[in-house]
Amino acid sequence: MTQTTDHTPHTARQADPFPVKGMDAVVFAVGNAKQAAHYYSVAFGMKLVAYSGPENGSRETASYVLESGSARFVFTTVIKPASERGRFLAAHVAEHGDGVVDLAIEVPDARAAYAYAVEHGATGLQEPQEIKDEHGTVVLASIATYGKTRHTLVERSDYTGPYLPGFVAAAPIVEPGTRPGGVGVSPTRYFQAIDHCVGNVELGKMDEWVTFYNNVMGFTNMKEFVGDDIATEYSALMSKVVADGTRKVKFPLNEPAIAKKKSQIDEYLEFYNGPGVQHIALATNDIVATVRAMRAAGVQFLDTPDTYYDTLGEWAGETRVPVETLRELKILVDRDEDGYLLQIFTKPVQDRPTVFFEMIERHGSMGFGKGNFKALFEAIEREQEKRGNL
Ligand code: TYF
Ligand code: FE
Repeated sequence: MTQTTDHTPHTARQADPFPVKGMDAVVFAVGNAKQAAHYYSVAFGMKLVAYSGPENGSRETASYVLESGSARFVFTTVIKPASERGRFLAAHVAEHGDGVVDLAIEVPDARAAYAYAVEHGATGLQEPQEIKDEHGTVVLASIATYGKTRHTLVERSDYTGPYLPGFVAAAPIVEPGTRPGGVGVSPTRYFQAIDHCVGNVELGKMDEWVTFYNNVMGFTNMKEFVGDDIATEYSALMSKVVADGTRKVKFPLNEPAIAKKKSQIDEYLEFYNGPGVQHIALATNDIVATVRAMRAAGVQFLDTPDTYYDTLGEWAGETRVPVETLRELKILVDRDEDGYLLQIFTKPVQDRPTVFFEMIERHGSMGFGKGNFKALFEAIEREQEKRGNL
């Protein structure tokens, strides 16, 4: 099994072996989906669009579907376990805390995608299944990935409902521009798309998972990676990025590295009880308004020392945001040959030091903020130290 690094989109070369339309949804299993829906509405500016629960015939679980632009999050909780799926979700929350159970990918043909994946080594979790209601038909199939995470392959081109059969449309919990602090970024909301979804895997397993995505989904490696050199110097992790041919679905994969400090990836693996989704990066076209609004609503971001901004102009050059605003909001900058990006990371969004979010505004750069790794990992280590986990 070999890894393939190729920066040419498939479309410019040959037929894509595993065509994808983009991320369909990030599905979280949580202890209290009603409160999660409220948090992501108020603090992340998302819009509740669909619901499934006892009121519409789902007695086992309650699920809330929230959107922001093309990004879709689903929060599911167990009310009363009655089936294998209910018991799985209840056990998932008990073992891992709130976390991601499914990185669902929208595909043009779920049967073909599932067949290709299984033929190339994926473990099938659910055979392609057609589900219908008055809004049309969807085809769903699922394969396993790292830890207990799965990829559901979603074909929804013949479906017009608010999410999937079994869900009813729901009214937003709050409208844009009416949030605490009064700082609305209406009408675009705080982010428009999912940029990338990162997985943490065990020591020595990163390359196996990279190869898995190369084989099973025909994903190729992007050029950004964190190797031995950076790992031992300060990051305590190794990282590679795989993506589909059109670069709409991007999955960085991290593994811990033995370095001077206890790896943040080890901290995650310990508290999550195994591999899983580490962070979801959300693309915004106005990171300043986004961060102001999220801070006003109480979202906590990693701190960046003032010294970062004292030397920023020397290497980052001009960006659309003045350095003083970046310093005020603790937004990071990275630049490469293709352009620049602005990014910031939240602290973990639950009590376990596990899942967090990144807000990212790209201007040409296709990278992941390599120039910020030192400042970022030092900020994460300051948090690890506060938790007594360094
Ligand atoms: O997705 C990425 O690769 C960047 C960098 O714990 C990163 O966001 C990598 C590991 C990590 C935090 C950020
Ligand atoms: Fe990231």
